[in-house]
Formats: sequence, structure tokens, C-alpha cells
Amino acid sequence: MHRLWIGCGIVALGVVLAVGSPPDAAAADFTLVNIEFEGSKVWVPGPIVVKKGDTVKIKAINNVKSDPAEHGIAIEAFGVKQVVNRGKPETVEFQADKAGIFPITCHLHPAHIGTQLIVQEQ
Ligand SMILES: [Cu+2]
Repeated sequence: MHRLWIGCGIVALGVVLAVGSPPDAAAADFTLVNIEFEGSKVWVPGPIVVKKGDTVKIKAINNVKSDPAEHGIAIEAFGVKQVVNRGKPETVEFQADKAGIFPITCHLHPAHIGTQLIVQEQ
């Protein structure tokens, strides 16, 4: 009696292929909440720091209790301009394709204290 083993030498190679995005690009997700603090409307927690080339996604929550019920999130340098109603979060997404410090404002009420987007060179 002879058993013949056909040896199938299969080596499982764990190869992970990163397809679709350049190696220096990353996703950067943040949440900003608009609140009223001692009479001033502000976006908290504060400045957002990303790297040039990042895809930036910001979830904006309007939690200001006093009227008006809508505020805006705007980053002029990247063409971001979105109205955010109280109780209805909105998400904005853009490519941070230039480095620098850019104001994040409420385009509906410019007197608000905004925050900053800081885009670092790679
Ligand atoms: Cu506002």
C-alpha cells in the first residue's frame, strides 16, 4: 500500500496593496461644536491641525441654545461654506491642498469667535 502525497506547496503571502491614495495622504476626521460661552459663540475644541494633502472631514454640531437656530461653518480658503442648524449636524469634506493657517468662521454671523485650520507642510 502506497500513499502518494502530492505536495502542493502553497505559501500564503500576506500582501497588502494600498491602492488609490498616495502614501503621504491621510484622512483627518474632526468634530467641532458651536456653543455659546459667556456671551460669545465659539467652535470648540479649537484649532484643527492637519498635513498638506490630507482629506479633512469636519462634523459640525450647532449646540447654541439661544436664537438664531442656524450658524455657519466656513473655511474660505478651501471653498467650505455650510449652514448648520441647531440639532442637525453637517459634515464638510475637502482636500487641504495648501499649507498655512486658515480661519474657520461663521459666515452668517461674522462677529463670532471662530477657530483655525492649521495645514502643515509634509
Ligand atoms: Cu453664527
